Amino acid sequence: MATIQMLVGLLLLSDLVESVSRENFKTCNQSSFCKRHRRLRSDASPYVVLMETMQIQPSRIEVQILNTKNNVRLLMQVTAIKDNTARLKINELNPLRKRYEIPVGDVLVGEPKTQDMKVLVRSGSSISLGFEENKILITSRPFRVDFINKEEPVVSINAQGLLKFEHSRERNPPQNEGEEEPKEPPMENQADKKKKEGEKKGNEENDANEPETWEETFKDFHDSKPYGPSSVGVDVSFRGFKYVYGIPEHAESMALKTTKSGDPYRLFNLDVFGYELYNPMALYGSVPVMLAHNEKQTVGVFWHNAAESWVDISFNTVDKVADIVGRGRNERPQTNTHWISESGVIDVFIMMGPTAHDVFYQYAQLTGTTNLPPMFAISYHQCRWNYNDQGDVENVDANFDIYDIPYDVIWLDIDHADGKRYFTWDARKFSNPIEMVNNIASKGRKMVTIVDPHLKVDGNYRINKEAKDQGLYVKNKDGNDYEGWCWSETSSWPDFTNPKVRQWWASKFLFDDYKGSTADLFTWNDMNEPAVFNGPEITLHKDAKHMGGFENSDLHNIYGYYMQQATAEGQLLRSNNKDRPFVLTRAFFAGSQRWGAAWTGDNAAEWSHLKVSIPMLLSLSLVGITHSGADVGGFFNNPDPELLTRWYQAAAFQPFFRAHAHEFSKRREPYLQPKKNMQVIRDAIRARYSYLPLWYTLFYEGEQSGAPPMRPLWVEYPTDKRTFKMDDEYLIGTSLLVKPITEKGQTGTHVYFPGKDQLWYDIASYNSYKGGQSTYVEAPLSKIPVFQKGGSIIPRKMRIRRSSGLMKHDPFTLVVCLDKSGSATGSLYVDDYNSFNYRKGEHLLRSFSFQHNEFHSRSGDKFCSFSTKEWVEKIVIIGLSARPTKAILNVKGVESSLQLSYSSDNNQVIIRKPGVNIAKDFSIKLS
Ligand code: NBV
Repeated sequence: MATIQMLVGLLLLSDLVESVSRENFKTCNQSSFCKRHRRLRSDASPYVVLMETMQIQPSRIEVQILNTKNNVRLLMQVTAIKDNTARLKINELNPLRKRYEIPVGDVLVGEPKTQDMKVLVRSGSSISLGFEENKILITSRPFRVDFINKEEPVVSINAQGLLKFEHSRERNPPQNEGEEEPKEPPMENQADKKKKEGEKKGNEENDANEPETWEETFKDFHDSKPYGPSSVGVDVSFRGFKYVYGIPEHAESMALKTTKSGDPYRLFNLDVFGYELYNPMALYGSVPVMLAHNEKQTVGVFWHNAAESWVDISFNTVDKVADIVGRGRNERPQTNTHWISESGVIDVFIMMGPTAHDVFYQYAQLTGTTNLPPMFAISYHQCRWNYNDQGDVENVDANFDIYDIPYDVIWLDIDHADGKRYFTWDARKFSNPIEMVNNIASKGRKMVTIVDPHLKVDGNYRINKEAKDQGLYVKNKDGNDYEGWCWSETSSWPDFTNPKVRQWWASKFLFDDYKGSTADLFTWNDMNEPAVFNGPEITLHKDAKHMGGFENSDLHNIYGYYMQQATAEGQLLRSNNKDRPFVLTRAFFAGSQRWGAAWTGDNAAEWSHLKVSIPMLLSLSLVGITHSGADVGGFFNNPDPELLTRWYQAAAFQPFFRAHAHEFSKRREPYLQPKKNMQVIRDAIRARYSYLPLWYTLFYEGEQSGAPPMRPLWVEYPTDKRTFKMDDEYLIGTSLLVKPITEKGQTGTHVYFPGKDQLWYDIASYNSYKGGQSTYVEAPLSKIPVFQKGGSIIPRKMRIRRSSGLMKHDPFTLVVCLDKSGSATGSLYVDDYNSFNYRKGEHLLRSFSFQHNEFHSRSGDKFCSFSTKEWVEKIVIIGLSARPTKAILNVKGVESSLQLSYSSDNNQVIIRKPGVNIAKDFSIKLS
């Protein structure tokens, strides 16, 4: 038992984690399919569209594509999707074996809604189709598809000629398909020879005979590849765009970089120990979605494929794709990308924007949005590996109260379970888990336990026995249960790709099944890439088998998605769909937002890791994984008090806010810090609680629209070029600007205030700053540089208690920061903060405005109602030009006068105790 723990422990003990063992992970060159695609030449594409095979349906055209080198035919479908989106799908016309496609309803919430297209022009060599303000132009020879928005080509597919579709085939195919070079080439002149050599390095189709196509070895790991090569790839050019974003997860800047001189960005869910920063290596999750932005437009591309993928990026200052829409060569910048997947089909959604918010919405229509989390989930979480036993938990819980620091959730890591048998408790340490959870819950708090996917192969372990007996495990290539090593020693992995397995797993969360669990206990899914200590690249073998005979290589990146789904469904099941689930996952894929939150895995207690957490979270936010965070303080090693303090300050203004630490790191709960740091950390956490109404409102809006609460500046200031690469500051919604301090010893920072005519107010001092410029702002240790936009109204709760649950009925303070014209607007969303009743209309949406010295609170949604005790305690107005002396409250025509106070510092007006229930309409007139 001790073996693995000790082995890994020893490895870690040396205060260690210098850097990743790169040799454990493949480079593109060590991955045969990546290599094959990457060496393609753009002028040697063998594919042509067979125009005569075209079938035109109202919203879709279908046409065959011929590979002229081997005569294999593909079938392309181009479909117009509702809301300015197009879909391009290419599969084999006659595959020998069904290629893996993610079932509709899993990542895609349903069959995307289509819309009709018009045939605009059709000739023997091309066809152009129109829908909304878009045109799709399909050209036969060379094959390419251009997507044009309002006469501007924005995305082109195969304009670089890098399409490659490895068709299914029998081993040792007959050598007459034109795939082979003749053994003895005939005499030829030099020019011909050169051309041939070029072709050989280029897009020839002799892959089937390369040594690594029918089996492949990496280190000591063998991939049997029984089906041979099956990769797909094509280029996607973003026309007129210099900046592209997304395709997490990488420890990388928000604006993606050229991959010309290194590896492509890799998408392959992996447990990378001690990950390196600013490189394209794969990490725990994969979202194959890229956004491109310029001053005029934002567009996006979703590569709907769950196999290992690589994405190359290169930038051109001029549009190298000769423009075939009648404009000649274009002097516009262009970003060329090349998408390569090990298996599956080509299935690309082109989201035409034109704004970033449109792309968020378009993507949300396809894969869904982050479900509104329960309030505790967006509050502060206290975690470490490990809280050792019940006494430890009680002690931590009590200390938070003694030091007056709020927290909502305490987390238990792998050692709470009996020998890492998940769904059990180590009875020596946790003799009465129900009592423990209930004690926590009596303060409005919750608990989370970890549930990993590796199940200990142990005949006495009931969960393993059930899985084994019912045949629910992933199989190895020979059809037996796959076995590997993980925390629980020899383990097997449930095949979460199978709906039956997910159902079984979900039932394990029923209170009768998971003994010691209660409605206040939630779940953490770790190691679900999945991590296999003795597997290739520390994960499953590629030839491991899933439902339907598909190999892990067909769908690797979706395993973690399905596990989180099954877990969330378990929580739904146990509450009869009444309470909202909460599941944190390490591995994720496109659409994972529907099942809960994600975090950035095992970072380190270093300033550089604090800094990179911002672009990492922005990248996740841009592609839908909006409830995300990084381990506060850094997982590995020990942060000094300054780093820890600054980390708390940053994360208090990030979507998922959880402190976590490695088992060999020193205890670092906030109350253990030197007094000054403890106070500053407490203030940061309390600030989070005061802004919970804002976060909650943003998550509600995000559920409707797909918009992420944490946003890059360019999303709201799309024409401001200075913001396109900015990833050291960000917005929360539209109304808060955050510039965390991420360097040691720093006591001030240059903040860029966006918006030319905008004003920004420091949230602590209400000092104002002008937009459209960078200004140095003092930021001693106690200060978080956060600014409220002039023109916004932010709802807050200022009576901070031990947990958000205890603040449920507390009153609101509305902070009104005026713009230059003396106006402001804002909104607030309220419900029971926990159940799904809001979906039956039991919620409130309030809309606030201030104009001409009058404040109004109105219903923002007539179709909902909710009764709550919450009321308006205070309204703070910043930036009034003249001092008012009177405030008259009007509720349903009944007027009364309110107490006013004024501070000449920043013209701050405080209206005390309007006392109106938040559900009611009211106005206040100042004079
Ligand atoms: O379960 C132990 C840890 C966990 O604390 C961490 O957050 C995960 O990312 N887990 C990884 C496994 C061990 C990593 C060294």
